[in-house]
Amino acid sequence: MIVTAPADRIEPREPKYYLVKRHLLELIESLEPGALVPTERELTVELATSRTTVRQALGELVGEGRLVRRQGSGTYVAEPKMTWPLQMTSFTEQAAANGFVASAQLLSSERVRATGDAAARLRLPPGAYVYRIERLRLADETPMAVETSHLSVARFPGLVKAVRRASSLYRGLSESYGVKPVTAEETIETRAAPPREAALLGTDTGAPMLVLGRHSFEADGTPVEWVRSWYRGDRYTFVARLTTTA
Ligand code: 16G
Repeated sequence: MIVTAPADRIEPREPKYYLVKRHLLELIESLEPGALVPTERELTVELATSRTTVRQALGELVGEGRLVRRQGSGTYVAEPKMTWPLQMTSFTEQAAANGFVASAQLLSSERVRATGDAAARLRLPPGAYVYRIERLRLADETPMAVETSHLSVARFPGLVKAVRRASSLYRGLSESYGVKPVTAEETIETRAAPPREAALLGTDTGAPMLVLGRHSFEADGTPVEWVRSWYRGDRYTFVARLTTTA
């Protein structure tokens, strides 16, 4: 059954800043990436509105990755976002498939007692030790993601060294333990950037981020890792290829 909602609920009144935003979107469409857009002050005069209204419209477009602000220089039309396929492969392989060279900076690695959630996901008794490995992932030297992986210490003794040696978690798992994650559940949520992630990824605290979670398993269903990756929301379009099941 299709229920028709009253017209005023379908078409709510447009906030003032949204008119400015629509005007700016039209302008963006007509310009090339890298083109300078008018200043806040110019837009305020041209559109006969307040500076706060213009600032809100510009702020949303920056957050959505349509515009970029350069400190002390101005606001420009952004380059198109990078498309990044969601696949059951490693960051290293995904980057290579997209023509980039992947690398990682080890930000921290510690052995910590698994919290209830991590323990349950990795099917460990509460309080069991897990490695918490935090890496900055780069593609062609550009920081792309801050990734925190949790894996069992008992199952993967010496994992941090293995990852360093292989410069890839998945290669390290395969070479040192004969383990290959083959299926995963991946989640995507939006979050506002915390100060640390923002600084590492070259954006502002509070900027929109996409947080990917991956819970991966071996062929027999044994859990391997629980990972959380922070990506800048203004830079990436994640692509998942969907097919019907027979
Ligand atoms: C991806 C995976 C992560 C995995 C890593 C291994 C997501 C959100 N993350 O970044 O779970 O640990 O690849 O990459 O999909 P590596 O072998 O290059 O270290």
